[in-house]
Amino acid sequence: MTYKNLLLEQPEPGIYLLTVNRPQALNALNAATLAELALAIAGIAADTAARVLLVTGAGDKAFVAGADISEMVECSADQAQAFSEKGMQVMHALEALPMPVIALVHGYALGGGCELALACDWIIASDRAVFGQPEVNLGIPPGFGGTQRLTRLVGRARALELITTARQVKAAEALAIGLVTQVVPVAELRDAGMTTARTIAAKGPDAVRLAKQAVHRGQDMSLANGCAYETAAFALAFATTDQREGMQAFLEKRAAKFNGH
Ligand code: DAK
Repeated sequence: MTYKNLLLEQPEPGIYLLTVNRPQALNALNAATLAELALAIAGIAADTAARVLLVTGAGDKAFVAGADISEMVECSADQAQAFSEKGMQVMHALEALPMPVIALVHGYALGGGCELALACDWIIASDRAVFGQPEVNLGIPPGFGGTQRLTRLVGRARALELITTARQVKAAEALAIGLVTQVVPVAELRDAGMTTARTIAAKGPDAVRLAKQAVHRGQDMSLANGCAYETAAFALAFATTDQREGMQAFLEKRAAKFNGH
């Protein structure tokens, strides 16, 4: 499938690279791009051989500079509701993918762009990355999950400070507040993403999937319920041949050959 506003590649087996490709508008998310993102994410979700998804933006300036302001300027409240719902669905679908999803942010990740990165499981940033929720500058609050996901990641006080002032955060601060997990020179960003993706792709796929599920589901549960969920996930892994293979390989002092079953 070819897209107008996206590039979807598989640089190596099991590793997808999804690039938002509207560099002339700093990869701003218009309705057409959101629709394509929904399709691409559904396709990746259906690929049982997919192990990791990397998400990035085209060009050297921006990951994604937000929702497309030129499309929103004349929106009625009803249209805004529909646009927000579409964006929310895309963010939920991305977050719900069974494999780890990593945002590679080399430049601006603002508004809906910051929210897209936040819907990924974690963010690797370049030293030129800039994050922010500047919506209040435009007279609107965040609309693609920023009030929720940023708060869960950096805490209520920090999220409210960033959202209500629209202050931009550079890579070093983003690392210090836990918004990103790693900062690398811009020329090394893709390699850093691929290195992490390869590491994950070599692990037991069911174990990775079950771990992701338990972390995500557990966030909305009490500790006791989250631990009960983890127990069930742990037990499920013992119904796979990969569990036998992983443990047998350890005992035989060889590398495991996982087959995803
Ligand atoms: N939308 C549309 N076009 C954009 C854009 C955006 N968000 N950001 C940049 N562009 C376009 C610029 O208009 C310009 O186009 P031309 O003039 O060349 O045609 C081109 O990209 C290059 O941008 P600049 O010339 O401005 O580049 P600079 O290097 O000077 O500045 C910048 C880069 C990132 C600082 C600047 O472009 C900027 O401030 N951009 C806007 C950032 C922003 O405010 N982002 C948040 C957007 S609001 C909702 C759900 C969700 C949302 C809203 C509502 N519902 C409830 C309905 C989400 C909202 C947002 O994300």
